[in-house]
Amino acid sequence: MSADEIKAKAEVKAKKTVNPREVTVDPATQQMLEKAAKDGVETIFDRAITMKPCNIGEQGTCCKNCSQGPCRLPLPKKGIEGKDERKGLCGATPETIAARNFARMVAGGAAAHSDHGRGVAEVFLAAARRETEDYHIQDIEKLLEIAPDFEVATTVIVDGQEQERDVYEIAVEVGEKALAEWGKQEGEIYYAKRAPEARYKLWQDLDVVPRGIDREIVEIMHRTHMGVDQDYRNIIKQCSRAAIGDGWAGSMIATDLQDILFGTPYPTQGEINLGVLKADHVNIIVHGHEPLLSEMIVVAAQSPEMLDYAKQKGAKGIILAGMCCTANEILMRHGMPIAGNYLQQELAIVTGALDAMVVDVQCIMENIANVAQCYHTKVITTNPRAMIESGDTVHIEFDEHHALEDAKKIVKTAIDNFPNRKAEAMIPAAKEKMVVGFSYEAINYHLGGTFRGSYWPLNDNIINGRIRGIGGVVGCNNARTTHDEGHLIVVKELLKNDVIVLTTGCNAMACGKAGLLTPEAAKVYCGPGLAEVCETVGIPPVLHMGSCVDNSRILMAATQVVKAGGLGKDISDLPAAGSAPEWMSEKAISIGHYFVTAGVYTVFGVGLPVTGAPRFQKYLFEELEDIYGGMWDLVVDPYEHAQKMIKHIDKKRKALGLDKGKERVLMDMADRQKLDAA
Ligand code: MSK
Repeated sequence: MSADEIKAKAEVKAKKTVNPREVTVDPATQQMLEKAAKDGVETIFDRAITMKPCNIGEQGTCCKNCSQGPCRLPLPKKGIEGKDERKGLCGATPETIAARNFARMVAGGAAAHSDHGRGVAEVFLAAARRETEDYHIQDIEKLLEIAPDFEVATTVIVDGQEQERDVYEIAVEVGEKALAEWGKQEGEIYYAKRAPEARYKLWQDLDVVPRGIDREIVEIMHRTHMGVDQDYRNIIKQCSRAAIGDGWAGSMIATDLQDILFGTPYPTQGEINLGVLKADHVNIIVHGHEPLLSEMIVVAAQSPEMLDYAKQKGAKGIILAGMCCTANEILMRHGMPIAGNYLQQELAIVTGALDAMVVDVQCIMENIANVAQCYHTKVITTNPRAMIESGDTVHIEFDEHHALEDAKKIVKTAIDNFPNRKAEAMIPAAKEKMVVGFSYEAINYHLGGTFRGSYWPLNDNIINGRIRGIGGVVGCNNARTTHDEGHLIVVKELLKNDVIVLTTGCNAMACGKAGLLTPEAAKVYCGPGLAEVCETVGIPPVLHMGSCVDNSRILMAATQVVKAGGLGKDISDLPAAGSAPEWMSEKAISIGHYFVTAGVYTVFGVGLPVTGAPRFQKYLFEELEDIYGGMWDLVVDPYEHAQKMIKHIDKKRKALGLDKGKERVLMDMADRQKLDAA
């Protein structure tokens, strides 16, 4: 081999090595990537460099729905000249193929959220029937609030007198009706009527109100089978039913019943990043999505029995931290720390200080089992739906009927592993404080005060222009783009332009790590109007609303804004936009589509597998606006991404007549009633 060849090969190899500063903006992640390289441990960041995505799959035009393919229909290098002649073996156009693939992502995402919701509904019903001792009805106020939505009476007439019904009797009826939403075959899901009236009517006119949660997902799988639905517009109509079934049923029921079982979140303080782990403690991370498990592990890890046992093994205590959306759940309700977001899961193990990573469902990388073999960490799977074949994974199945017992077994396994630490632990110092837990009920309270909780002060500040609009920024990390960078640029651009941000999922964690979830952030990052409002009310400019299923809280917050008056009759009238700058999971596509069908302009970053089918892309990005008032968009550059959201917000402000500077007017009740009637 010549010297030049050797040099060229070395250059290629050098390029294939992860530069921590290029792949993440988070200092803890950078530090752990350096340690991983030193320890010879491969992570997703390495594989993202060595393995490139398939460019046909990226365009959405690879069909493998029958065995005559895969039929691959990439866009010609020169683009389409004249008629698009591309066809699969059966004649499927790029539009049909891309729409089918898109629909299957909606089905996958809606199924994941909804199956989570089904599990919660089952446990809720078991608690209501008192079949389990470990779960109870905690938030009675919320139970009574949602019961009418399921047409469940909260009072009963006895001897001509109206009396309150027994709470557990109400809960059983709510639980049964909620659980039946999955298998319902006809009619409408109950919560569709929670949407603003105009939106609900539009869905009825378009014939997209879901009949039942499971039915709409199954129908996507049928329609996208070989030789069934071959009109991309008709396929998207079915996506709308399934996605609405996710946002306004599967996810929304999950959120509501979790709140009733574990408490509705209200603002609380917490800490985030790998620096929350402690070298002299037993460190346990709960990773995944379902709070059914993590709630019990919180109880087990705080029990004197387990704390004593940890001390017997030489530890000073137990640190229980969360990762991904489980983290959001236990943080919001118990103030438990968050170790990190999706792309940090392998790196938590690389610290060498993690005694157990306990996982349930969704967003769990199979490679954690391989990384764990390089250290001493026990990976414990707990859900019969999600086992890991790789590595030395332990399975301790979690059953709601003896939940606390199972949780103690899991915590004990972690404690027993504490003396097995192999390498010197290295825990990054980086951690940040944050304020989290802004359920839509909490926002109501914070804005309006104890006696007159209301979204009106928010509307008032949008009308007077202090707040330009609302941005919902959510979603995952994606190893194809710099970790957390897109999230932070989009959010900071919005804040600078007086757009208040509602967040969930891994975006919420990126914001937390960067210090954006504190009231003090308002002064540093916001335009003058938004800063003034946040400082007056004492809230962070980015409101942490929870986990992925809690995007349903954003739907409810948007509905409350419409109902508070003065900003139009429907969600599509609001100066608001949605965003997922670093999305990666199918759930994000389902969420994106339920926001679009709710009337929200929704921008995704990284890429969307629709670009190989230009007519389908135009349908999603432009034509859906005429149908739903909301549409999809793809903007990879995060600055431009935020600017397009702001442009849309301004368009809506103009349509509402809010584009001219207004004098601040103090409104009395009569003025508000006039606005409500307008
Ligand atoms: S955890 S779905 S990576 S937000 Fe909900 Fe984060 Fe996305 Fe998983």
